Amino acid sequence: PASDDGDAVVLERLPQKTQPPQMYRVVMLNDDYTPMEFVIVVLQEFFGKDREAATQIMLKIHLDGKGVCGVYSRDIAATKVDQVMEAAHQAGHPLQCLSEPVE
Ligand code: TYC
Repeated sequence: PASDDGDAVVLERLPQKTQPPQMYRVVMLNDDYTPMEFVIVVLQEFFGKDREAATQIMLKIHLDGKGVCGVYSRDIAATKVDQVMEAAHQAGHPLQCLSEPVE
């Protein structure tokens, strides 16, 4: 009689090798010239904030010198920085934005 266990498959949990992607904070810097309203609109347009949250982040930046707009994977963070810098340049404002790795 044929034995049944000849093709038994053992599923073994291998050590997890892939790491979650490095995340990046998008940080906006305060300056003396960019209008508060412009910063609020940028935070709504490019970072998906409602007007309330955008206003709070803008005021935090205004008071502390800088603030976090959001945390994203590397490519998305770089795109956000480009979008903010382009919009600020187009509008003639000196607003600065950068991304930095989390941790
Ligand atoms: N400090 C600016 C003003 O008083 C407002 C401002 C806020 C500018 C945040 C830049 O990232 C910024 N008009």
